[in-house]
Amino acid sequence: MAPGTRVSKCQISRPILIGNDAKPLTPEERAHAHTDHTHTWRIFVEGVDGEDISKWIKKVVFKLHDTYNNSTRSIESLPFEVIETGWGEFDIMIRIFFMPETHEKSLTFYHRLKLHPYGPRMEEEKAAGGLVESVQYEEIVFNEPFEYTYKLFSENPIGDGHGLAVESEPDHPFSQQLEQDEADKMELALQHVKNLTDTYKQQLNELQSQRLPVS
Ligand code: SLL
Repeated sequence: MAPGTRVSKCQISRPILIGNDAKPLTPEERAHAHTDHTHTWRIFVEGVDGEDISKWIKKVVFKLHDTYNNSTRSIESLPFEVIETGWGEFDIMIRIFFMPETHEKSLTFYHRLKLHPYGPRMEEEKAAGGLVESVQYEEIVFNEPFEYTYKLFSENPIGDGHGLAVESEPDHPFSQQLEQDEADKMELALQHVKNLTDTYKQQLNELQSQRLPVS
């Protein structure tokens, strides 16, 4: 399929979470694990607020430390995660591939696998039995996305918006659409304010009519 045209002066951004959690193996687990492994951990790429990122992410490749067997792990469906055990912390290279129809290039991130309590939450994590969490918030940005990507994200909004931003350009079909969306939202907000004002006016009238005349 041809990539189609790019939507000029447009930017799409989507938040994702990249991180790991880890906890020490129990003596029982250690007995069954690889001799020198001390922790179990999970590295993941997730949507924010439970967003189904598999609508636009085709696969995530996690490149682990060379001490691991098959250190390149390709995950092609949800959850995009790798669960392992080990003894050491290291940098994991994470490559995110988008749906081929989008024709968007893959993106690479790095995450330092954390096994030991650290930083400001160290005491909290120690108290929680050494349960460690290290999560980074990333914003994936598509500059001048292909039309397919644009449609995909406008049809799958998250939170209070679709993360689309288009530079105002009156004859641009997408900016016209966005302007219309904005105008519709303003209209709704105005109506809401008008309704509230009417309710308060009515309440005020009722209160005033109940008030006894001052003698
Ligand atoms: C370190 N630079 O020295 C790091 C390397 C490697 C971690 C950490 C076990 C792999 C396996 C494992 O935890 N490797 O035995 O499969 O701290």
